[in-house]
Amino acid sequence: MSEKLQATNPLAFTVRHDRRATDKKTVKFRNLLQSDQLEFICEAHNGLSAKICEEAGFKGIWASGLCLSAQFGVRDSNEASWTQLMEMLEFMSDATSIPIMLDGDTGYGNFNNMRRLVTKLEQRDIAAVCIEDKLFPKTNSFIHSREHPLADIDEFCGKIKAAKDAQKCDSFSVVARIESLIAGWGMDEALRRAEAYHAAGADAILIHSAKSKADEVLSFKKEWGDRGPVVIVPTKYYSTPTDVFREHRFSMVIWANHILRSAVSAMQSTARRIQEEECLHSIEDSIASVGEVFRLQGAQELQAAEARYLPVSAQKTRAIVLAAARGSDMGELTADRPKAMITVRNKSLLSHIVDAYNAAGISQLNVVRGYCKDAVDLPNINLVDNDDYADTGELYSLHLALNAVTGKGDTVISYGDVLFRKYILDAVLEADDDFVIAVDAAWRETANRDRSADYVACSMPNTRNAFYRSVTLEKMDNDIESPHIHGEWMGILKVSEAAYERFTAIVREIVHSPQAPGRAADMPHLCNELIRRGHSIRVIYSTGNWLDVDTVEDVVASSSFQ
Ligand code: SPV
Ligand code: MG
Repeated sequence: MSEKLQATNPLAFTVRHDRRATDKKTVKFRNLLQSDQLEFICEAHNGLSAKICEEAGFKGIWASGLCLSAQFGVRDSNEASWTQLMEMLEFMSDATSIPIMLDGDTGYGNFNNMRRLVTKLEQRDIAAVCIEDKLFPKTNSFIHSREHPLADIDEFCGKIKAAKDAQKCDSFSVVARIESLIAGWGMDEALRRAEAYHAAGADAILIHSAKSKADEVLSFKKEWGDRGPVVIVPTKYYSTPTDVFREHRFSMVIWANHILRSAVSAMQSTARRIQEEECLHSIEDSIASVGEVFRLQGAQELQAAEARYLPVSAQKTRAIVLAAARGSDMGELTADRPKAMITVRNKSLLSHIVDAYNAAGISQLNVVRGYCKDAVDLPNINLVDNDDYADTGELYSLHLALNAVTGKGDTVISYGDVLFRKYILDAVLEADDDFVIAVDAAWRETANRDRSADYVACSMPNTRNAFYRSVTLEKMDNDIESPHIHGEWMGILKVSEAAYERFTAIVREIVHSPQAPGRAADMPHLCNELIRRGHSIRVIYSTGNWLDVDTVEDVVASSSFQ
């Protein structure tokens, strides 16, 4: 795994590895606490907001209890369990390279719970925890609940000591938050607690105030001096100029809830507008593009990784599925849907085909629909419409699809009513000839001359020798005399990237030709035409394990096709 891949892949995944000591998040956070200039960290509440904070330039993140609770839709009263918070923290940590301090409320229990919390935080690469001297379950400091009961000083000091003893990494930080000013116990009590928590081993003190002026925290800092780093949360006294905090030599400012609050306003306004206007015109340009979301998710890194790790054939190959026909032999089964959408074993034929392609690593699927086209509604496929399906043949559908295919690579063409096992596809993909078809050499087992089948005559039959030689197609036709039939085409044709342009031109020429069959041409006509023009079509023999679903009996048979 290269450093570059990691660096560009913040949200999608993280590879844990030994970092140089100075790169460690714990060290980075401790340095912020001890820096001789005022530092700032910002609230985030999930992987995406954490990444946004890092991109904005913040050197650290406050995993706010209020905001984590709010994004879960619950109150900041320990309603979300600490393991639920831990899950979210892991996403936040994986998404970022800057340190995160968890707002750990009261430590979710006693000294023992505190120890376990620290262990679990370190395992997730969280750099620090802040605990407050209140009682579980806590109440948010800005809620005028009847009272904010404070923890016993000694009990809280025990918790701090337990946390410091539990940490495995020397630079993990424990910040002790004093709620005396919130609870109305006054400055002396706040200072007494600060002294005790400092002595118990806290790496910094967070002094909290709900006043709209900074007076309380400023006088605390004057009294406390520089005995240890002091952190503040100016949510209520936001009108105080930041330079005042600098002049008072505070260590760190936490912007505690502003990312969540801005998201709330934006979501409320967008939801209201879409609901009222029943259309997206007025909001589309004022919200983040889907591309921006992909960028934040690290989509590009995944593409680079695919190029690096996926087998070449799978990553580049595209598929075209011809599924425009009704399939009239199916009677009522196709009254309101094309054949490709009839249900077999709980899902449509087309779903089975999509799954087979996906299993072979092919994700670009271009499906041509025509008859009852609205019934073709699978996710993650590109739809190509042949609105002239009633008057045109397979080749015309293929022609439309070839115009719609994107990117470069090999192209596999198959039918929307042909089921096949993945290994047949794999064998076709493995052959590196320009044109490759799959042929069933066990054609006699299903032969029925009343049924239309694409029989083939090849350069040699499916003997042991054929395994060592490159067998090629000589003719494809329903009317080949039995002694000359070597197999039945399974409806799969692969065209190499190199032959794609030539192939597209030939298809275009045939469907635009004024001579029959023109727009009515089918796939066998194309194969014979390729041969006539001197192209060689490689044959991959197989036996069985595919099914052309043409009749109701075939549907019954396909139910046992596993
Ligand atoms: C939080 O962000 O959850 C805090 C800070 O604890 S405050 O809401 O100001 O108490
Ligand atoms: Mg909180």
